[in-house]
Amino acid sequence: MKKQKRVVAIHDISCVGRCSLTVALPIISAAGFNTSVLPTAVLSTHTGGFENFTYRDLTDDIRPISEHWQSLNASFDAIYSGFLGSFEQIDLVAELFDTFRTDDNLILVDPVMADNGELYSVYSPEMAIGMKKLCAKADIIVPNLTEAAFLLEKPYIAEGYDQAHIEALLKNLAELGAKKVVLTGVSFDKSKLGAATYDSETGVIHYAFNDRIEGLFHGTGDIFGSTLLSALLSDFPLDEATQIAVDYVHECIVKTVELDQEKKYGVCFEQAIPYLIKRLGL
Ligand code: PXL
Repeated sequence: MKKQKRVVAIHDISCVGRCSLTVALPIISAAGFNTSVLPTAVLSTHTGGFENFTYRDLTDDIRPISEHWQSLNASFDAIYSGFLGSFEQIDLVAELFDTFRTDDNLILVDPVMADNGELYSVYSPEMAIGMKKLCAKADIIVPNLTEAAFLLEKPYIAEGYDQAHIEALLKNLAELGAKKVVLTGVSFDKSKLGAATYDSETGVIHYAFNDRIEGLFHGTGDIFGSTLLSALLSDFPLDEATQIAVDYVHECIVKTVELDQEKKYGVCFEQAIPYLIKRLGL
């Protein structure tokens, strides 16, 4: 009998606003995996578009939680990190990767820190420099175009770029240390939006697109990362897993527009879960 795979998701809890753990936990669980969490911070809402949110930094809890798990001989088939609660957490999460790394588990780092050309309000540019260290320890990194620019210390180019530009970014990102790179928010034609993938061991580059729906929809990066991880753990190859993630995010946005939801509250991913389950062949 096949063993159920175990995942640990390391992100914040934004109580309201559907992102980070409130999307990672349901999506990875719906895909059939045993999902543990390590909350990096607790916020009343996420930081995009809300004011006066509360922010409880959980930096001091990370090492004791990890030590308790070690005492239980806990192990994970995948470790997935996203939004970190402080600069110091970069080293703590890197240490946790070293502790729980095995010969065959998967470490996926989403270097969550910026979007649309800007760092999130709670982060300073040193976060970007520190994030490089975490990316170096990953098997796969999943930056958006803005995060890629910060990681590479290059100007952010929002549009009008060509395939050669994207492919240079992919290769430079792989040089940070992860063997595979999935770059999100890629668009060569205004009507399409998607992601580019690069496997540095085979040199293969793929693109995955779907129709662009106008607007900035919050939390979609976390839905993308959670879906990509779920599809990879379901044994889809990188290109197909990326296409599933692109298509599921598109489906979630379609639902959100149909239901006329306010964008800062995140997308209606719950109503598209049956679509995801079908795509994963469950
Ligand atoms: O979705 C990324 C994210 C995660 N967590 C928090 C955020 C954001 C983006 O703004 O504010 C707290």
